[in-house]
Amino acid sequence: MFKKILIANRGEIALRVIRACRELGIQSVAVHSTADTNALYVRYADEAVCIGPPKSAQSYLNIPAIMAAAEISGADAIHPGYGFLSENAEFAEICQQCGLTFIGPSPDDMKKWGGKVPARNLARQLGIPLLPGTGVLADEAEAVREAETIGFPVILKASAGGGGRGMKIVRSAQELIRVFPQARAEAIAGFKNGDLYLERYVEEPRHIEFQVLCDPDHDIQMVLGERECSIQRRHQKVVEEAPSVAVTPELRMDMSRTISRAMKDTGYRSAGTLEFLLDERGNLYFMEMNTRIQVEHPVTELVTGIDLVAEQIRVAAGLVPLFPNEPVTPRGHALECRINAEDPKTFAPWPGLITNYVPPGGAGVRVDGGIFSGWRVPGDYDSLLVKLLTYGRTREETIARMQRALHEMVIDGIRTNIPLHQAILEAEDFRSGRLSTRFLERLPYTAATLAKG
Ligand code: MV4
Repeated sequence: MFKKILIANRGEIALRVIRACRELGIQSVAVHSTADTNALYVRYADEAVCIGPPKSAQSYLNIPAIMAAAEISGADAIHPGYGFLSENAEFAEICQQCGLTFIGPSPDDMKKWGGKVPARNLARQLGIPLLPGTGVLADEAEAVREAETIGFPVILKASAGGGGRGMKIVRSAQELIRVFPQARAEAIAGFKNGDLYLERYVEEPRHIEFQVLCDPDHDIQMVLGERECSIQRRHQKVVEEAPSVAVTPELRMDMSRTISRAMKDTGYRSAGTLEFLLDERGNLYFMEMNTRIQVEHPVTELVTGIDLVAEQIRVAAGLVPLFPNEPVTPRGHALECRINAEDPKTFAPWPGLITNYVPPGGAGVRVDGGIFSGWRVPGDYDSLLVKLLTYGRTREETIARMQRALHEMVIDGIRTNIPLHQAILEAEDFRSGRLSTRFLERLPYTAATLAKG
């Protein structure tokens, strides 16, 4: 097992990894910018190294500074968390070259799944269901020919895009000819890569993702069920849950077998997530694979009892995994509300001093986050403060616990989106499980203030 892990991240996920390290008897090294000197994760780690000024490019994305911190602290592995360098194959390669284990997939696997068109081709070869679509398009003439075969509406996507950026819904050939050059220019400007492709457009899908945990050395390709993440705003998830009310046991088992076989065939190692759209007819279509631990991983931990971060570390260390090699049936229900430092109506980020913080507690409540009374939330990073999770035997019990936990939670001094969460949990469509990616724009609470995105 590793002796010392450096966490190349900040905030709640750094804390999450440090907690796993302590339970596993592994020393932890926090790295932090000058904006995070007093952060809780820095205190909880065994050692801490300041790696630069607040700007991410000079600290949490600063590879030389992070490698220097690993060198001086004598770490033998690096956990990248999510965001920042977590999907940077070059960083994973540099770790390898420096004799450090990157806790994640191989650089090759990160590259294989990194581009959307290559990922689609790989998924097709592996028998993972896809929407009708194209490879990289040469020009608008080819795009129009292909779109007429697929049938309108179609969606034009950038192969190098992500998080919903660089997508255009197109409803006619005329519109396609008009937006194609625009989309290409935006892709080059935004992602330094102008590759575009088309897919059939699904009007009101659900976002469903499947968690995997794989160890090819021990021939393990475990699928830990799905998470429903349809409640999003501008491609930022707001509430997640497991299991999804829209996934039947048959669909779950079927997709788990397909994914397990696919992971075996590619030899994937570590934790990962395959994102799908679910249409009204109950068909799942692959969108992309995330080759990292995700923000919402705890909902899966709650319904499976598996510590995903600890297992990720064990797999990276070459140890025999502590989990069975078969599709897991979720037990009970879990919800996660992302509590953000933002204005609850306008969504404007709201950094500042937390004058008083009282976390909720009681049965079935988990709080993952690094805030405390007296902590000044920096304005330099994303607005996620804490993840509030509840667990219960049924969805109803889990919702009631979340409402109770939101009621107990006190965060004074800054604005948070707790009122938004309360409105979501009260909404009839939420309670009856009628979810889609357009849920929030339809919610009366947000409809008036939500910018289109
Ligand atoms: C789509 C789609 C409808 N049809 N693709 C947005 C993020 C990216 N991962 C994929 N996205 C979408 N792709 C087809 N063919 C609708 C979306 C989409 C979406 C997907 C998941 C969660 C929220 C979303 C919000 C708007 C659009």
